[in-house]
Amino acid sequence: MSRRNFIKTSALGIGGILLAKCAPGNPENTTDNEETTPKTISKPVVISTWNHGLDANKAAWTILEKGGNALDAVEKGVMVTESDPTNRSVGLGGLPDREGHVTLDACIMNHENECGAVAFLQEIENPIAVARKVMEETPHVMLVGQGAQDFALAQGFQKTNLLVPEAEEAWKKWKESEEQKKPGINSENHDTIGMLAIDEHGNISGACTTSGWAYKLHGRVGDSPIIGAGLFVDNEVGGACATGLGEAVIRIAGSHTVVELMRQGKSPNEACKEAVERIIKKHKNIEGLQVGFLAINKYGEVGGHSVYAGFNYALRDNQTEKMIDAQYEMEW
Ligand code: SD4
Repeated sequence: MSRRNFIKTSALGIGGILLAKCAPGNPENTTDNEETTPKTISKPVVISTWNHGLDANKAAWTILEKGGNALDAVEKGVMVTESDPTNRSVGLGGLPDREGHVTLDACIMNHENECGAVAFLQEIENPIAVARKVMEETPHVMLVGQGAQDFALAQGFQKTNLLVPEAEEAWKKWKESEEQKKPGINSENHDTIGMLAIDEHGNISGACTTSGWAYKLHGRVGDSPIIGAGLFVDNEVGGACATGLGEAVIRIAGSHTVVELMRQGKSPNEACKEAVERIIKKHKNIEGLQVGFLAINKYGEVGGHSVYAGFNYALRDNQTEKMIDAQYEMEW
């Protein structure tokens, strides 16, 4: 689904603009009296980027509602999107690079600052599960390319052809088009799922997985598998993840920046907004450069913000299951 269709779907289909939840623990709203009262923690909560986040959240929720941990929830949640052959931006069915190869990036991080990542991984349907194995079974944080695939196969993952006929068709059309001669930021071809969850124990984990920028140069890796860029979690503070043009996110260590801003007392919405403002400030040409940040803090408050209109995210907690249109700086 294209970015514009996403905009339409979120505006028409899922109840219009809803404001992010403002729970009592928001440091902004704290009064002297409240300082002495323990803050209310809303949990469990799971949030994830874009409309495909609704189904991913459902899978995560089946784990969280039974008292399961956030790490299992985010892994199993984003695997739903990875395994969906109709999704053109994540896992199986993702659009390929300019040579026709589907190459995947993913990372995962838990409440103990343990993390794992894979990048430029081919022919493996669930890169997030491989990233978790890197975290749990190796002394490393990131494996890439052939080494990542060899590791996945040794761990029992199967090779799968990730290029579905519809994506191959789209790639062939692109090859014949004028667009290919002017490589640039194609804001229609970015999506990705980033998911953040806080479990019943108050522990936060996050996952981020993507097939990246459609028709990218062979070997290109975006922000999504880079801890601190596409995803960051610090259980003392909260977690954040990013979607959009990875190159821009990496330049400001985006997700880490959002978490550090929350550490300074910003709400998730405020922290995401400030990171977006920094992206805008640091780029001479911001035209068409979409980036969205999503964040959760240790109180279970959530927020999101994007450069351009159209970024939305899915929220599931004990009270609600809905899409939220993030606030933004510019209209397209
Ligand atoms: C990337 N950030 O590879 C990913 C793509 C994405 O929304 O998130 N698109 O740059």
